[in-house]
Parts: sequence; C-alpha cells; structure tokens
Amino acid sequence: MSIERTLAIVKPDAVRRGLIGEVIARFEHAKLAVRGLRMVHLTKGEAEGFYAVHRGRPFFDSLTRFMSSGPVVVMVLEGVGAIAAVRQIMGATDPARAEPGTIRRDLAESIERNAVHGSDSPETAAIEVPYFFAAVDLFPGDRSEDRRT
Ligand code: 3AN
Repeated sequence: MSIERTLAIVKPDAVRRGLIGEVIARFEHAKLAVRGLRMVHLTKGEAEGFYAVHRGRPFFDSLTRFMSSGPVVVMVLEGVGAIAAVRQIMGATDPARAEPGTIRRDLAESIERNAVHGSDSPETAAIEVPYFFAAVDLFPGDRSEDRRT
C-alpha cells in the first residue's frame, strides 16, 4: 500500500461538544500524520460545493445547513493507506451501524450529525484536499523545518 493523503473534517456537532482533540488523537494513534489543519465556518454555499455529489438527495439541504451551522476543523492526514484507514477509524455513516470502537459509534449523534468526514476514495481525496488547502499550506513531514527558511 502506498502513502496517501486524505481530507478529514471534525463536523460542527463534534466541535460543539469539545471533541476536536479526541478525534485527532484517534487518527494520530493510528499512525496518521496531520499535514494541514485549520478551523473554518463554512457558508451554506461552501457546504453545498463540498457536498455537490449529493445535490438532489433528500438530505442535501439539511446536511448543508448542518455543516454550515458552526465551525468545523478540516485536516489533511497522511499515512500508508490513509484513505481506507480513516474510513475504518470513522466507522459506518450511520452510527447505529458503525463498529464498536469507531469514532461514529462512540461519539456521533445521528446519521446526519455523525461527527466526522473522511474522503471515500483517492479520486474524492484529490478533489476534497484542494477544496480546503493550497499545496503551500501542507507540511511535508520529514522536511518540515525547510519551510521556515
Ligand atoms: P460518509 O460520510 O460515510 O462518506 P456519505 O458520503 O454517503 O457518507 O454522506 C455524506 C454525509 O451525508 C454523511 N456524513 C451524513 O452526514 C449525510 N448523510 C448520508 N446519508 C444520510 C441520510 N440517509 N440521512 C441524513 N444524512 C445523511
């Protein structure tokens, strides 16, 4: 498996409940490295752009209202097989169906207010990472000190 980068989001429900650190800790404990990180309050339009593939679904309006209801924490995670690893750590979309020990099973409130987002494929990650981060905002890890010169 190769080293991948993926986008993860701590959603407004989890930010409100003080779970930013808990979510990031679970990713870091799984050997995923944070390469970019920031807090942002999306507009409704920005949330609609991010979830454009779901436009037309019955939950689209409610989902984008929720995602723009308060600040979120967006991050780029890097590691071997990071895309699948993040999906596994998050658990199934519906917390009631998520495996015990996953973020959604342990921390999420409902299928909509499900605490976290993670890119679902390399193709999606390639769209979602640049939605929030320019290349110059991502830290390369072992060469991170180079960035200060
Ligand atoms: P995932 O986040 O697990 O990749 P997606 O991409 O199918 O799930 O759905 C995107 C987001 O839309 C979910 N995280 C959830 O917040 C919301 N969502 C998905 N399905 C439903 C549903 N049936 N009812 C309400 N919200 C939903």
